[in-house]
Amino acid sequence: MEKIILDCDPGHDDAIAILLAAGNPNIELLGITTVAGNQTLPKVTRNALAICAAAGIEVPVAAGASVPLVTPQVVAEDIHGDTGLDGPVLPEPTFELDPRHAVDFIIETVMSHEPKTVHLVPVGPLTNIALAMRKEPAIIDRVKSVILMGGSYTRGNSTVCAEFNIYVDPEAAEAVFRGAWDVTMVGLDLTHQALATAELQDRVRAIGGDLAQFVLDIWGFVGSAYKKVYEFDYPPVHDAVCVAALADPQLLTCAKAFVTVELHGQWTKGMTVANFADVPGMHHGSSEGLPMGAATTDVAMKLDWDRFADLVVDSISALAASKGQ
Ligand code: PIR
Ligand code: CA
Repeated sequence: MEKIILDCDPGHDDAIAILLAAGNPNIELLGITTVAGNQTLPKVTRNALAICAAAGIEVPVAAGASVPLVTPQVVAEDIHGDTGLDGPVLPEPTFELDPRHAVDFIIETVMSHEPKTVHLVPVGPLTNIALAMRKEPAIIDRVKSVILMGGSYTRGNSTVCAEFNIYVDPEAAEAVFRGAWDVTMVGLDLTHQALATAELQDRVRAIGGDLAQFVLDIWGFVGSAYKKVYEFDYPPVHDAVCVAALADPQLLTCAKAFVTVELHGQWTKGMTVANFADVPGMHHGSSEGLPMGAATTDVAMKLDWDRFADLVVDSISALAASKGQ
């Protein structure tokens, strides 16, 4: 059983990450924390509660940072819509928010569990995680790992070079990459392999019931947005990959790199710069004046899509069954 805190900004793919975390038998979801990202903090927090209501999930949900550390706020309305989770009918929340700020929830949860037993799974901008590192540096040593959705080494989606979660709060992301903890970067190079194909959608349709329909409505909306904005045939299920990787250690193939965030480029702000240690053709010896650090970040390179699809389908089936659908 891997214990996790899911820090998210739901968000269509965040919703699937929540379902996977709650429905997979190898994951213990200790709580959900929210951060402004795909939409404003009130909207994404409301969506987190609505997803829990739709799926019959009851875990603490704590709201966090409403603005990035330094950069002005940006949201992703073109992909996620006005609510941040346009498409499905959003049920009314069935329980109250945790009264704590997400940063305090993260700190208290990590510090009250045994050392090296709790994973942080940030799948939105890294504001809450950076604030928690600064408020209680002892968490850095205590968490088991950080597996984040963000960045890339070949492309961007907010800009040509920058992925949204890093672009929105680059200073926070840099703090997380510099932390002395185990970080896995699941970037766009990886998550663009994690598509909700027709086959996956058919398998979810075959489950039947309200929750399966909720998921299909999610993919319906975000699928059209991805077609319009990026000319993709199917939408990527970015955030669910981080949870799936903890549920199944064989899901990803990773390579070690030194990863740093471009904070000031005119065209490259928010880009993750990755210097791979052992990937032929992707290693650059650090040059004088621009020293590179050690290759300590695990960068996800290749996804086993079949295993990923099974994990998504199985978690939705399990949640639907426990709701009696
Ligand atoms: C996805 C996201 C934001 C903008 C676009 N265009 C697409 C969100 C997803 O929730 C995911 O966490 C990450 N940010 C992918 O960039
Ligand atoms: Ca997200």
